[in-house]
Amino acid sequence: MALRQILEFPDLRLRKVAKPVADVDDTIRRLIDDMFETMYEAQGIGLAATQIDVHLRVVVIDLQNEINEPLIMINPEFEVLTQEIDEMQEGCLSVPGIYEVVKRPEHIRVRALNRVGNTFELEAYGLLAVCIQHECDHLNGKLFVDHLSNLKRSRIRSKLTKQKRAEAAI
Ligand code: GNR
Ligand code: NI
Repeated sequence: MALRQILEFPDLRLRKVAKPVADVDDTIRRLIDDMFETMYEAQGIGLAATQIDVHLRVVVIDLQNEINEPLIMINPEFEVLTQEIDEMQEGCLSVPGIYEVVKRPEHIRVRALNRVGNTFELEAYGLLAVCIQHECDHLNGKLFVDHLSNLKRSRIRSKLTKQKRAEAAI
């Protein structure tokens, strides 16, 4: 297993649209192992392959509570099952140190392939529903900051760019 570097906003590679996985083989399973290792090391609850510069539709999630076990989703697709909208404060390993409230549908059904390539379905509410939508956004080149106003997003961009410059100067 290997730790991978997590891309950070405003890196344009986060804007690539990921391709569907054609074949769930050992290469994909190794990718998944690396994604879990990278996610746990960074103390995140989810990670999309896009964030480690692999543009395939692979997501890992571990809410790290007693209810939900670690989840692998290959080629995930979700449908919205309600008109109810949840507001939750989100963060992202690719937008470090920034936490903002995002509105999303609160109840979804997701269909995906598991680690051996079998299809499964899952209904999700609450944080799990938020996390799945957040990760599916990544696969489509979208970030949670895209749900905010242009003003907020540009402030976040300059804050992170300045931080990067300061780190590089040390
Ligand atoms: O670690 C994460 N926490 C989180 C909190 C609220 C909503 C979404 C998330 S996902 C994020 C990890 C990440 O960046 N996944 O892409
Ligand atoms: Ni994220």
